[in-house]
Amino acid sequence: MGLWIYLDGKFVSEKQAKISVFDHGLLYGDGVFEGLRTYNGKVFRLMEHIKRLYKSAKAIMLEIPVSMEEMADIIIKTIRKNKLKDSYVRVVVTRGVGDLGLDPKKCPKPTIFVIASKIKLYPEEFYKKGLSVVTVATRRNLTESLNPAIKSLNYLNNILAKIEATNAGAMEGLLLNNEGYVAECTGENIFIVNENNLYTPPISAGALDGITRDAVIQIAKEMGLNVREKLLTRYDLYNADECFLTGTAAEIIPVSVIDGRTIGSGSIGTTTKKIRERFHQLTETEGTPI
Ligand code: PXG
Repeated sequence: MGLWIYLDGKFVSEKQAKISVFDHGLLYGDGVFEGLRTYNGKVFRLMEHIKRLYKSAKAIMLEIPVSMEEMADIIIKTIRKNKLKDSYVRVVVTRGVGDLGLDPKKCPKPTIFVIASKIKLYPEEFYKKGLSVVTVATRRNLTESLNPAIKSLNYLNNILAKIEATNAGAMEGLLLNNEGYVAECTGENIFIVNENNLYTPPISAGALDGITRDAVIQIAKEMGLNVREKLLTRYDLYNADECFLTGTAAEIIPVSVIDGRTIGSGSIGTTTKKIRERFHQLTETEGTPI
């Protein structure tokens, strides 16, 4: 049995879930998306994801034709329909069908679809031994050109970085911004730990305002760590006690090597481990029931 996909007001089978070749999401990457997760029958930070989706849409002047409450309902119903307790949910809103020109005014109706599927994670061993990361030559999109805070369907910047990382034999790619400061990885935010301090680049450095990032900041503050958003260089990363990445799919994953330099002990650090444990407590206890 395949999945049931929500597509423009209906549930259709995986086979029937088709989009027009004239959809500007496909023709131009003109649209926005979200990736959410459910844990044990509860959606983690549902409204935060929905708010970010609407902020992304506002930034590209895309009016989503359903309210935030209706969107929440659509997401929950899609998860229910697929009888999933632990899942990864992709929400996509495109500019819709138009002609071959760029002009979004020619697209009268945005396309909305929601896929609720199984979650694919990094293999378990990497949560202990950590990932190897390389800095890629591709720079993060200029904030003034395509703001990385917008979770748009145009992910080529990230994809090019991922290709470079893979070519270099690394698990993830680190993107710097145009000034050479650390921005984020291809699909995760980045943190370092130094003694009792936790540092992460500010959003203005070219990072997505990650929901997991936000949860980690909250957890770290509760743990009594000094949390600071600060411009970081590669030097800061190389000399950190610990380094980890955060994202909905990856959760909290340690980084053990950056550009050939071993970080801290070379495997998961004690603070990273504690933050990870607390994060799991959070995902187990909070969330919107399906
Ligand atoms: N930075 C970028 C560029 C992202 O796309 C994150 C950080 C982490 O944000 P959250 O809110 O998830 O903590 C993301 C989100 C994947 C995949 O398949 C991951 C994202 C987007 C698309 C695909 O791993 N991550």
